[in-house]
Amino acid sequence: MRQYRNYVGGRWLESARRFRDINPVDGSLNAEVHEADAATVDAAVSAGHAALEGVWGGASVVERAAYLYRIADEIDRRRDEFLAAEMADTGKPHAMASTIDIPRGAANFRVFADLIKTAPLESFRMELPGGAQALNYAVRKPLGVVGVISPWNLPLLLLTWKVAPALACGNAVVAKPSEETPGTATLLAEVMDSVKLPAGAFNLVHGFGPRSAGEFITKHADINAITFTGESSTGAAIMHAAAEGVKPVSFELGGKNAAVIFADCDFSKMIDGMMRAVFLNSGQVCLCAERVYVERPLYERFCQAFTERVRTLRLGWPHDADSAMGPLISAEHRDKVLQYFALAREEGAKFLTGGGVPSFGDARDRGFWVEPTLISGLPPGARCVKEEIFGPICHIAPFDDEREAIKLANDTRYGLSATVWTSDLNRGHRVAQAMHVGLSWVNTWFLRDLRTPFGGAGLSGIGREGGLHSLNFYSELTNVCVHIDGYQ
Ligand code: NAD
Ligand code: 6OD
Repeated sequence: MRQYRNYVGGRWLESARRFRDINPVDGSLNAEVHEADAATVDAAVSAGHAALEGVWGGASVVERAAYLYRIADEIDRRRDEFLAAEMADTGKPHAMASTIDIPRGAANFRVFADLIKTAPLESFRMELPGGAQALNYAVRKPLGVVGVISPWNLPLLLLTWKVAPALACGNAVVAKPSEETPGTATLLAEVMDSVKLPAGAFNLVHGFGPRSAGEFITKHADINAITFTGESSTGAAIMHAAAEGVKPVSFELGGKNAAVIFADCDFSKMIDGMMRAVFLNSGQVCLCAERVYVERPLYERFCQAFTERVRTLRLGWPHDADSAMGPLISAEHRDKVLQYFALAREEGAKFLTGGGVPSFGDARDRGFWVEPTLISGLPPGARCVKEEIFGPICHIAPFDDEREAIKLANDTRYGLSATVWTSDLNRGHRVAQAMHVGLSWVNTWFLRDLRTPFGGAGLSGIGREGGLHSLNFYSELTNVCVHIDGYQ
């Protein structure tokens, strides 16, 4: 049986306590995972501080960037292993893992290696009375040991999205991947080992959240900052833990994202885009649209065409070339999504398609699948319109004018993303800017330039990562003010 161990201070550590890593496609066992106890997390934090005092702390920006390029190259070289591990842990189609998850894992290291070498720093010159001056300039320094806690939906992409800038800025990292998806994180630790990243700069601990590795990290007195992606309620718990030491936090949390579709949009491009926006990764992308608002003249046509397309979505084995959708991540998450299907019925929703569990007549019947589902007819206050479901489902509702669409889209405590579909450029800009979100797309969705700010408003997060925003979160800036005498 494959074993996923902890990687601490450049050594692989076993644990007597193990848990099972399950393949959600058919419920089979992928691996046994060694759960880090408090002592192992403590050792990881100490190893991080030792690295900062040692070789890693002395590495120049150019040397750090060189490590990041080597890590990216090594991920590319071992691409097939990463792909296999990601598909086994998540069941996502090869078409997705090979074009999004694994290439982004490598790209995250390259982009932050590029950026750290050229990142500008502020400098201000003051003129003082009598001809004297003061020159202010900022120096970028690491925060220390950063706790990185990541979710299961885009495991390598989201872990490296934080690990790469943290290392670029010279921090040491203690990373904990989701208990559901330990595979690619373990391969990443192997990569760190093979590129000879100085021991302790990157540490990997496996485990759960409460009373396990997650909580041991967030409550550890010597963790200097926490960066977290996951559910808003988990973010709240972590914020409590971080408050104790007044630690910087960066949170990328849940969403209940809206799509706003105007009658003048390019219909076929919009339908293609909306298939991705609702069903990519079985709806398990924080940016997925779960609320779809369609201008009334287009409403019936959209519902009919979208329903027809959804009925053609192929639920396949990850390696099937035509598989467009995989299972949900776990039995527990499948049950949560099914409870929302039941709630939608209780709340009076009309099911345009889906709403159940597919039957395959093969081993997939032991996996954690649900049907892609479209619902309509719910009032704006219904729980299924308000709460994040995180599955392959959306609610479709009509609107009559631009202002109403904006009001409906913004009627949420979340604020992660929105997508607007229109051929009117002025309206596209207007509506996109009016969305109370961190990310607003026009005639596209999940198109990413990694230099841009990424994050959410409201319950969707705190802070922004991406480009210089990441470098600023993972750095302590010291302003140096130098007095310069004038001519006497
Ligand atoms: P989760 O909050 O259950 O878990 C995320 C991570 O936190 C896991 O590693 C988990 O073990 C750990 N954790 C759980 N409780 C903890 C605690 N008390 N202390 C410390 N660590 C703890 O989230 P999930 O179910 O893995 O992921 C799905 C959620 O993540 C959805 O809400 C989704 O919207 C959100 N998400 C947001 C973004 C974003 O960029 N905004 C990206 C991906 C996922
Ligand atoms: O693209 C990214 O950088 C990013 N953080 C995506 C998050 C997706 C959420 O599931």
